[in-house]
Parts: sequence; C-alpha cells; structure tokens
Amino acid sequence: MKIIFNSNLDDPAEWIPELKARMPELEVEVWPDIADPRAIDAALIWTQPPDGLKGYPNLKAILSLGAGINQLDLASLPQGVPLARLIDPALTEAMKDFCLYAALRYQRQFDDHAAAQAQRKWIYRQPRAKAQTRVGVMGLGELGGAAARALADLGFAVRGWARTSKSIDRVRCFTGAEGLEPFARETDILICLLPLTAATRGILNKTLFRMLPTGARLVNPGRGAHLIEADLLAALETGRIAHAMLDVFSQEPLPPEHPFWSHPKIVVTPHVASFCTAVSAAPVLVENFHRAMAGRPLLNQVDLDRGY
Ligand code: NDP
Ligand code: OXD
Repeated sequence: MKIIFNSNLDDPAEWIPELKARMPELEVEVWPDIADPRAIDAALIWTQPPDGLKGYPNLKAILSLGAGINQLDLASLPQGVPLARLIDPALTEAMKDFCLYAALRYQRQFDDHAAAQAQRKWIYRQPRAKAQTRVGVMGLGELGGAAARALADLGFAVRGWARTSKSIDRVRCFTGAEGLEPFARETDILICLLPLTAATRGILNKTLFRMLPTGARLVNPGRGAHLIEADLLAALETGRIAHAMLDVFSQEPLPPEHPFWSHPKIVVTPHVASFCTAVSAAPVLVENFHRAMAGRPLLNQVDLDRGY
C-alpha cells in the first residue's frame, strides 16, 4: 500500500517510522515528491496539498491528521472518497485535561488572584463550590462527551448541548436550536467543543452571550471561526463575559498585532488544547489503512452531508 503524506504541522520523520513499525509494507511519499499519483492508495494529511487530491485517481481513503476536518475544504475533495478524522485515546485525554484545567481555574478564581497580585492586593474570597458551578459543554461528541463526563466526575454541575438528544449520566442535556437558550441561561463556564460547520460558524456571538448569566466565562478549544471576535470584545467590556480562554483563532498563528494578545481578560494558547502524537495515533491510522484497502467503513468516518 502506498500513501501520500502532507502537513505543515506534522513532521513526516516522526510519523513514518511509527506507521511502518506497525505496517512494514506501507510506502509513504511526502508531498511534493510523488512519483506516480496513480499508485497512491490513501492520503494522510493535515491540509490538502496545494494542487489538491483530485489528481490521485485511485485514492481509497483520506485520513485527516486532525480531529477537526474543516481545514481540508471539504467541497474541493475528490467525490466519493471516504474521509476519516483522527481520534485517539491520547487526544481525548488531553482535551479532557484542558477542560478540567479551565473549569478549575475559573471555579478557584485563579484569574482574579492573578489580577489582584498585579495590584499587590490581598483579596480573600471563598470560591463557589464545584457542585454550584455550572459548566456547559457545547458539542457532546468524542471530545465534548468525554469532557462533560470528566467534569461531572470531578463534581461540577454539568450541562451539555448537541444537535441530537443525548443521555449522559449526571449531565443535563439540551438539544438543538430550542435547547440553546435554556442551556445557556444557567451556564457559568461555557466550553465550545463543536465542529465547525455552516450551522456552528459564528455561534459564539452576542445573542448567545446575552443568554449567559452576567460574568460567565468562555472557553473555546473548538475552532476560531465559532467566535465573533468583536462580540467577545464588547461582552468583556460590559462584563457580560468576565474572562475567556481561547485556544483556536480565525487566523492561526494569531497575528502579533491582534488585540487578544494583550487583553487583560483573555488567555491565549496556540492551538494546544489537545494533540495527537505519532505513537498514540499510529494504531488507529494503520487500522484505517487496512480498512481502506478492504473497502470497509473507516474508524471515525466523517458524514460529508452533515459536515462533521
Ligand atoms: P464530534 O464530531 O465527535 O462531535 C461533535 C458534537 O457537536 C456532536 O455532539 C454534535 O451533535 C455536536 N454538533 C454538531 N453540530 C451541531 C449543531 N449545529 N448544533 C448543536 N450541536 C452540534 O467532534 P469531536 O468531539 O471529536 O471534536 C469537536 C471539535 O473539537 C473538532 O471538530 C475540532 O474543531 C475541535 N478540536 C480542537 C482541538 C484543539 O486542540 N483545540 C483538538 C481536537 C479537536 P450530535 O452528537 O447530535 O451529532
Ligand atoms: C484539531 C487537532 O483538529 O488538533 O484541532 O486535531
């Protein structure tokens, strides 16, 4: 089996040995050094190569190097080739940890303590108990579902919102457009783990912010284009949103002149909420290479009509 590898984020020198250790017959060609596009069976990519994938007539699968797939420009992918996202246990674990960290950071008021320290002020205030701290998770899929469960295990009052109805132990679940307001009205810490689709683009906006209790916190490890940036800046100004942790941005890397960098109520992290490593991802990828060659459904296959 022969694949094309293309990524500006992932080093093929790390990935190829891990893949070949589990599948010695695998041949990997790194874009742009492709000898014969007709011989390529599958693509392992973060983004499409600049000349796209339509010139590879025998592709049996496209495997994303990310859990999100919006960076692939779905409309321009070759028709009829199955696409899979990359989900592995290490990625889910890291996202869970990020969400636990964010919720604890806000519940224990560490941002307030940092602001007080900058003014040499000793402000003793007891935090609200975890059970009284309402964390709302938008998106209850692989990552949002795992985060919601972990937050509930830690003792937070957890609510979740998804497109279709869900039943998760100790998580109050809300569904669809009509469920958004009741979900948001009692959410102190809002975590966005939605995929980026036409329906979710710009969903973190002033209408949603007005539904949240005054002083709510926003955590966005989803995608930058979920957020209307000007609406967040305005909500931070009025205090509707007290603080935000942003991991993803409409433009990445975030340009040096961007106001988020120096905003006192925003923490910026460089798309590190979660990550796959070659070691953790190789077993899932190799399983998908075998499935592609056998014409079987892929693990984590994307529903192209739904867009995620
Ligand atoms: P999944 O596809 O497993 O889950 C998506 C969830 O969002 C589902 O529960 C789905 O609802 C819900 N959803 C989708 N559309 C809507 C909608 N219109 N209204 C309400 N709910 C909706 O995705 P993952 O959990 O694996 O990943 C989520 C996102 O996290 C990725 O797409 C990516 O953007 C981001 N990510 C970020 C990383 C980082 O480091 N910052 C790392 C990895 C991922 P339903 O279940 O009803 O279909
Ligand atoms: C992502 C990833 O999709 O890092 O953001 O996997």
